[in-house]
Amino acid sequence: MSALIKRILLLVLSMPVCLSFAQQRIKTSVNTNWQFYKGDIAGYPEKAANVKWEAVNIPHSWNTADVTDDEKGYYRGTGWYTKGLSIPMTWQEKEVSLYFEGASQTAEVYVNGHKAGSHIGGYTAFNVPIKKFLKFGADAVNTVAIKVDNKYDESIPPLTADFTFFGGIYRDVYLVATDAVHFDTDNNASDGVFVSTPKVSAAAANVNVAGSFVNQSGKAKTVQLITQITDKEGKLIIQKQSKLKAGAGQKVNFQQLITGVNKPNLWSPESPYLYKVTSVLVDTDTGKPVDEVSNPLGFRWFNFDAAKGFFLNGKHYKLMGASRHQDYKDMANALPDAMHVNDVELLKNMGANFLRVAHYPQDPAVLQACDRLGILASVETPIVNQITESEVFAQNCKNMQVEMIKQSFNHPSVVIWAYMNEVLLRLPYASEPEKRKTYLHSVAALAQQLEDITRKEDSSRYTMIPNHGAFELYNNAGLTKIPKIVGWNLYQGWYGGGLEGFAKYLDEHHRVLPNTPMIVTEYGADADPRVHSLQPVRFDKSNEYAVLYHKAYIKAVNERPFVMGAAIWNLADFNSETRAESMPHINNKGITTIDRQPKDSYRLYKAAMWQQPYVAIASKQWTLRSGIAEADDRLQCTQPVEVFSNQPEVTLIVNGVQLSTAKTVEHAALFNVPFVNGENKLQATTVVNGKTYTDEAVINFKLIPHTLKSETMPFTELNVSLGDKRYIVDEKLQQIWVPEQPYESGSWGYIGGEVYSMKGNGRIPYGSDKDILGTDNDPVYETQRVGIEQFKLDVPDGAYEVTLHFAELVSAKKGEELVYNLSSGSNAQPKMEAADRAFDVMINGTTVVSDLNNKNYLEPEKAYSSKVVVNVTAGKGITIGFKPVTGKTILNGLQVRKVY
Ligand code: GCB
Ligand code: CA
Repeated sequence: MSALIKRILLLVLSMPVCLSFAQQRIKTSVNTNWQFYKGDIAGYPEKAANVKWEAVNIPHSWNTADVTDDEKGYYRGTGWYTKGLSIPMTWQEKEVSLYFEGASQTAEVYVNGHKAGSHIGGYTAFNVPIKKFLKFGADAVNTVAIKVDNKYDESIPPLTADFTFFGGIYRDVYLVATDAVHFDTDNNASDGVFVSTPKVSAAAANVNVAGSFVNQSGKAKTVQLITQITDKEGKLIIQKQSKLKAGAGQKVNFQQLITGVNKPNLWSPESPYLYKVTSVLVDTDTGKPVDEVSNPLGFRWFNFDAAKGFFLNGKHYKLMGASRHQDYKDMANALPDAMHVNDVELLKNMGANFLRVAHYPQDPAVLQACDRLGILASVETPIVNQITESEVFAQNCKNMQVEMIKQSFNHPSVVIWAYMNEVLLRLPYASEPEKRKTYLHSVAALAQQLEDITRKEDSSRYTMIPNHGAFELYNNAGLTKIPKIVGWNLYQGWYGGGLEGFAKYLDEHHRVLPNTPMIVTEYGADADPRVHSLQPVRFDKSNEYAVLYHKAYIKAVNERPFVMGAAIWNLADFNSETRAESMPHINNKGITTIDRQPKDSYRLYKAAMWQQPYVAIASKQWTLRSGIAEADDRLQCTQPVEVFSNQPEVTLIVNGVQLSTAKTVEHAALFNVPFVNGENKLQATTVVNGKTYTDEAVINFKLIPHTLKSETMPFTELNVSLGDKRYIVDEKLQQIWVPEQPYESGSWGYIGGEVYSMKGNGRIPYGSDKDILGTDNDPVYETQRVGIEQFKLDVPDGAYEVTLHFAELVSAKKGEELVYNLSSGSNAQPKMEAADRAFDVMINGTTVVSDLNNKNYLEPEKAYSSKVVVNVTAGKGITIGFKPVTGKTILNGLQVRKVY
């Protein structure tokens, strides 16, 4: 360092720390006390008084009630919001605007009856200047009204997708007042100042501050732009000043290169050190600061190497984490900031370092949390499944891309800008090859434009397109050659094929595109939190299958340095209105539930990634279990229990007695636990450097007697899901459904019949993927035994309640067009006729259900149950007989409870 520079630096650093600028910009939320009307108001503003308004607060979505109903579809239309604003007299000198973090998906803003602005797109912020329509002073009420619409519009992405396009003003709204001279508030709802770090090393860094300011004062102005960089403690590190002139009404661009930040504290997942950049405009006439904005600053450098992986600050990291949607149980997408932050913390506490913000930009709170917690992020615009070949559509996509980049530019956590998710999933023109060809060209042309815009707006980040697993299709369309990184959403072992297909796919990418970095942008398996299996298979929705699936994927990703990283689909279960399946309208691929309770797979990931010693009982949330006693004099049932850990071995203690010590394989140690009836206390321990780490679970086991007449263990109840190998927990009723079994003398079970998988939508699911109406217990109704002849239970004498559960799974109803279907099979619906069946049910010889068919109670895809009281005498037990009249008999579920 030259002596001169040293002297200047010393001078700068010894200057008084002048951070006490009066804040000239006022930004206050206006979230409370809105009035809302669901519907359109033709003839606004005159007709505004004619509608019935209801009081709401923002964040708000008009679809929250749609989420919990049993109906298909949700309101997609117009909603109006209105509110009175009082603007202080002193603001007459200021510029005033309304800042919306997001409204889905179009908005028109009216102030005192005048249209002040509008916005297209449900996932980016917008700023509307309103000064010229305002009345000032405490007595004046300004009526603000926002017309919001979430109806389908072929010019606005997303057109279709596997998530619900909730409508409303679902993010914060702010009132912003600035001095007449201020940083540009009219640049895609950015704050007008863009901070980047063109050069960073452990030794030194440069900071570039660029942007513009506006002079709306009506006369020429000279200002000082002062930029201060402060460290975590608020200590001034470096300052730069520039004198700038602006004529009346002029917008002036500026740029400051701040060199010589020595030995910066680097930003990383382990140590997300944040500096602050404060930008101040000082009016040189008065010497007073007129505007100030501040931004986070993280010093880091990174690169993606197609062979070696991702490097941050020169150190290799496998990017491991999840994708995230922005909704929550019963709240649609209208979440307060704290809940967005909780999600990023959930990810961090799992040991993850990566968040794919999918499939659209989210609340600013998300990236702020990533900055603070050290989570690297990818953000994308919502062009999902398909495009519209039109200029307006392309323009809307481009606008969103620019908005996304400008609004999130200053977050050090962001390393990737993406666009287009699985854009070739729903290809039109199946029978018109020429049109198909043109369409593919249009997609590639749009991709190229978005790529060019992104590189121009921000050359420091990488770009990415996440594709679905149709390698040739994307490669031939040119989409793998446009972005800097290719993302693959891969579901081998779920939608189709076996788990081994995943690794093969990764290797294929590496063989064909060895120079293109690749990220697994999605992978996952549905896990209905209620469903468990000791024989997990694809599509059974069991938590155990999801664990198997994730183990295989973690292994394949870790074994391949050329895979930059992977993002689980999804951090949490989320709303997708078009989905049927075991939990209708929900996508269950979350590693946490829709209210963020960790599932088994969450704990598996923590064991795979957490840096401190970790031990966790896998099926910890499966606290209600059941099984059959091994013998009348062995009142226990042995079932496997996994314990996840990052340590080489784990010991399990059951009810105070040490069971065994087992080695961990793929992050899990396996134990065979002899469960007794009632409470079982499990303690898993591992000792590291003399310190014991423990996890505990208390499991309520409902032991089913070996023979039902057992004296040592009297029979109380049995809930059986027919055609099923799974256990299904009903938390509310504290009941557990067990798998069916063939009848054996002295015990219970079915006689006759077989199990089909209903082939829906070109794939072979477990049971059926129908949304069964009239019940929440869909998993029980979705499997059945067809052609059943009898169900027998050799119970002792007494009074019993027998409940029979039926649902017709074969129906002529046309299924929904499934926008998420990723199977390689055809999208065509299989032709199905309503089953022509009718049958009687007898219990111990008495007909209790007669001629059950789809013209009376057995309506397709609807739950039907019937409860019968049965007196068992003379040691006869219970025999339920099924007699076909036409077609085949069915039974979906059976409950038997001893009353006395
Ligand atoms: C995908 C989509 C995502 C879906 C997911 C699924 O590939 O990108 O939006 O939710 O698959 O679960 O099918
Ligand atoms: Ca917010």
